[in-house]
Amino acid sequence: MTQYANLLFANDAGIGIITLNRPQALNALNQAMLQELDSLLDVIAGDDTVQTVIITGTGEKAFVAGADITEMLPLSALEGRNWAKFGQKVFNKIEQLPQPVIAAVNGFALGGGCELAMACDLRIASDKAKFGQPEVTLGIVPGFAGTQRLSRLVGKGRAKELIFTGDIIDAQEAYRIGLVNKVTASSDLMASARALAEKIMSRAGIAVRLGKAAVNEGMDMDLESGIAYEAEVFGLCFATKDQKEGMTAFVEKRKARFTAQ
Ligand code: CO8
Repeated sequence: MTQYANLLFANDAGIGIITLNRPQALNALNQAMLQELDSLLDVIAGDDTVQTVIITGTGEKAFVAGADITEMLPLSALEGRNWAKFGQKVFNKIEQLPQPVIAAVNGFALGGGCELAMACDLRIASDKAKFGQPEVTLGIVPGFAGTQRLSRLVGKGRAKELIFTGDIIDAQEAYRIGLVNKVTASSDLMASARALAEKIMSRAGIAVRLGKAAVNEGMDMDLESGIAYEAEVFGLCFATKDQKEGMTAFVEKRKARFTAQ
């Protein structure tokens, strides 16, 4: 496995654990880290031994404290646009990864860090995590799709409040508004993320991937097209061994033995 300067990666019994690792800058996303993440995601997408992915940050203080401000400071308008487009491309890759992706948010998830968490399928927050889009305090707007994903997750009104004020909210408030799926004690964060990953991995793997694709694709379609897409995906499930196994196990009153085929 390739060694990365700003990331750690381990395949732990089917759970791919990505740790964003720039603790000296609270894991702020610089270009090098984003490029490494981009390459690693390609490797993971093609590796069927990775069934789920957890993304977390190194240390106890930060998940990701945003895009690297020292790198952004001198950018021209064109460079800013290109930097945003690259980050958006990498975050789309997370969203479109075939495997389910869980963000284990261990601390500050600000700006690009909140945007990274939102590109994941599910978010578990430590009770010490803090979320926000503080870009307006720096003279910019969110640029890694925060204006789009935040409003889709928590609604327009709450998204605008966070984006206009730059306020930082705690994990409980993030849970209350639907930004995170669950809050756990900081000491339980990784165990909780792993337990969720393991539960997903115990289900029919192809069905889980198709479910992810159906929700993602449907979000960008009108209802009629979305449900038509769902019918296609539903039909595909009947071409899998797991569908026969899952339903046979139900009829035989035993636990299903899925093989992701
Ligand atoms: N970029 C670069 N360095 C950072 C960042 C960052 N985003 N955040 C923290 N650091 C560095 C600090 O400079 C400091 O370095 P040093 O020790 O060398 O002085 C070190 O990390 C520790 O940070 P602090 O001393 O500030 O720690 P505190 O506990 O006092 O404060 C905070 C923690 C509140 C998280 C504080 O560090 C902070 O406010 N950070 C910036 C948060 C922020 O504004 N993030 C949003 C950035 S903008 C963004 O993400 C836009 C995304 C889209 C980009 C589109 C491309 C154009």
